[in-house]
Amino acid sequence: MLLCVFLCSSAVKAETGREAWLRYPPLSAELKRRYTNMPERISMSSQSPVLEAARSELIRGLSSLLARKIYPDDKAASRAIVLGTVESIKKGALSDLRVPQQIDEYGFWLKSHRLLGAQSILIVGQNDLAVLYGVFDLLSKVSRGEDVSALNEVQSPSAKIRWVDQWDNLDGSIERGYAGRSIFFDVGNVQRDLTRAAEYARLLASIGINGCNINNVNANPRLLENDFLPQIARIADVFRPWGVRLSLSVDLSSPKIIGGLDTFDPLDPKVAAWWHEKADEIYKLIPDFGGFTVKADSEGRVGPASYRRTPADAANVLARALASHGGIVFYRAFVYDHHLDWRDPKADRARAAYDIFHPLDGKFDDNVIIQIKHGPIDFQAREPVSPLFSGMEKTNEAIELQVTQEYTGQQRHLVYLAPMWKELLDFDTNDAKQKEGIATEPQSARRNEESESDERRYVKSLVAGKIFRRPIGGYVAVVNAGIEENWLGHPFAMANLYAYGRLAWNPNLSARRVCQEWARLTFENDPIVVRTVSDIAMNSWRTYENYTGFLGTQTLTDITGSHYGPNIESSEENGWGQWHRADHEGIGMDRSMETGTGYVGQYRPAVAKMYESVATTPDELLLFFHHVLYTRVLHSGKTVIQHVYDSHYEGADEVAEFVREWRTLKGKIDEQRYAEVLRRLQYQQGHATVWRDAICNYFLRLSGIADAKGRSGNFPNRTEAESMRLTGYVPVDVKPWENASGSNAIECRDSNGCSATFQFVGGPEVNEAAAELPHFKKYEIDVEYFDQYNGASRFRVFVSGRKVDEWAADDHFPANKVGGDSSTRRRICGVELRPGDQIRIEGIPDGEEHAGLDYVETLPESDDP
Ligand code: GCV
Repeated sequence: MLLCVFLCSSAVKAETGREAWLRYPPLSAELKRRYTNMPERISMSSQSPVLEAARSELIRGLSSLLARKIYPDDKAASRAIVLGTVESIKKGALSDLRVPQQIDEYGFWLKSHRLLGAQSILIVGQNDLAVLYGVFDLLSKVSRGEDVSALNEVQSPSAKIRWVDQWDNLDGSIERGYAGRSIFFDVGNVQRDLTRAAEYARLLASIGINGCNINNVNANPRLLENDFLPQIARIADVFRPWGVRLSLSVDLSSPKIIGGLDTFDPLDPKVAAWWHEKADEIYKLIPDFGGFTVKADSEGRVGPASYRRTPADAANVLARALASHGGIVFYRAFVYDHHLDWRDPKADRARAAYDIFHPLDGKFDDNVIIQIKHGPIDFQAREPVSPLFSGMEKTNEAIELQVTQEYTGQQRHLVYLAPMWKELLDFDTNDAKQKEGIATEPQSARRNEESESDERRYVKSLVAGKIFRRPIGGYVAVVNAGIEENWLGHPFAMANLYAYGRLAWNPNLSARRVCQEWARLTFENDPIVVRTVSDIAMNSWRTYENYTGFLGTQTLTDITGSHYGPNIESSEENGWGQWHRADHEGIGMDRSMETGTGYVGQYRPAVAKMYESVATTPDELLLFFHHVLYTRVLHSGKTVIQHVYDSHYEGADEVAEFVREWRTLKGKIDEQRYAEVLRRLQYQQGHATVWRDAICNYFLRLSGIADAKGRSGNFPNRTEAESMRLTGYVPVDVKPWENASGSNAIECRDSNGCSATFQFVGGPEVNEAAAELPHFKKYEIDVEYFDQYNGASRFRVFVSGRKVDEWAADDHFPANKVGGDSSTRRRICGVELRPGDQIRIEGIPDGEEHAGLDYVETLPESDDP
């Protein structure tokens, strides 16, 4: 069944995903009819590289979508699409045009207009960049088959700052990047060919992104050296036509490291002069340079603390160097001590950002933005909103989100993050229990209104600077797009980038609506495709949370290593402060004011009151705020421990359901992306089971409380590898123990290969399950093996001497040993088995990978798709 998926061909053309949502495929004849009156001439009321890009894009998009010739004609006064700024458009035939008052800076107006008796479309912006955004919006509408015959729509971005960060290193690697190497750098230099960088800027512009910080916040000072800056300027050149401003992460010790000074004390005049000169030098080469991003006094980076100075001292010295050029400093609030004393019940990493930055409110210059991660820890699968958003009234803010899925499955798991972001952005920091009174569905015709009242301090209004009338603020997302054709690895990961841009533009859009747009643009307009894609996506975050981080324990991953597979104890008893303090009776961090670390007191009163009490803390964050017994009954009516078991089984089952749903799309989207998503979902299904078993087994052993449904610790159809008849294979301990079934795996140290054999007995559970499945015919054999990056072992499976499958363990999971990161499942479908059959697995090791095996499951197969 699995193989068939790869072999069957489809009528829909193969696609790599490189065009993302800018594919502009020819519309169906039916949809095309909606645009019979679409003007075919494009005129511009003024000239600039950005307007040129806008016009070329419109020609490229419309001519492909409508399969008609679309051409530039600046003289066209009617039956044209007219591009221009508010100022330039009112010429000639349009001199009497009444432009709506409410077009903000970077806002645009799309207007159907009868001109000289013929239909025209006006795309009017406050400036050239806004016109470009209007063009992309019109193209999106046509791509999705929307009616554009009576346009009269003003759109303005919610916030001025809508940036992305890349954590690219000069050597071409990307910290927490999961889609190949850098599109900017290679072996110490800027890439010679910047085609992908230019394409990236176009993609970003199409969703309203106006800035990109191109290098890792763990910054290499080399980028600022005068012989290197001209290389950076080449990247800025390819960004410019798309209105994407380039900025750089800087290391605060640069004046000392590359400047030859004996200090980097931000209050030393020599240091201030050095930064001034550096900024001047940069602006000579890059006149539209965006500014600097700073990570300091954090995770080993030096900072103002070295001189007992504050983040405000450090931020302002940079800000003053940039101010006259219009540059901005993004100073990250991700400042914390990673050598905390875990024995101290009052120690709490979550407190750090507020404790450090709240007292400095009002001390930052106007061109400084404090860039705040959405939660107080670090991009976990679930965290509360950072209290710092409501803790600064005289300081600019930006929310930092993570498109790159560092803690949410690293683009191997499908996790659509917009529902999480919506919860954060719609959070009322004044009173989270109040329901939002504004529409979350798209703005109908005019503009996106937002509540700006002081009573409703939504995170989205705070970061946009609307509550306290701040001059700038907004959104930053760490994206880490790479050189892989489809930018982010998993085709669905692009939904996160798309959603990020759309929500930064208009945070009142719903996550589902954004996903539906993305599905139409990325795959097909077919309603079945749109519904299936968005149903899977909309459930995926909750599903991931279900099997990786229950009730506010964040993500129970290996926090000192890969941040990928399960490793529950890695969070405990070390200085990193991601403790969940699990013991045999209970679990959770007490962060209350009364008995805990006092973190709760950082929220505004109504929110603090809610989190202070176990009774009023929502279930999904209970263990973030409180330490409770496993037997405590949740609002849901379940005990904590039963919730652990149930949510993990539900999570793994939900992924299996995703696989089934995705399969219904066969033939409805192109084969290449269909197969790619299926392959990844099938892997995710196996890995969700690894997570499920690790967490359930761990808490079963720790708590000693059985799963009321009898599932945890009980695997009736499973044969452990170490219990098979081994030839050459030897049992090995897996660490941590919960990351392998039965705590053991087997490895082969013989380069000629080893084998593990067992007899298929059927058994009551198998037979019972078979009886329940009406269309039962054959079995599926699931082989749980280990795929490391340091080798490509080969496996073969035989049933009573007949080979039924073979494969190579040649993927690149973040693991060089057997364990939860490398544990992988091979599903062999449609195998006829009879009790007494010998199942033999042969493994041939390669390099440092020893053809590791964990277990085999044999399950009756249904005829489900
Ligand atoms: C760039 C987490 C990540 C680091 C990252 C850091 C940050 O700790 O694991 O890779 O460093 O956040 O945001 O600065």
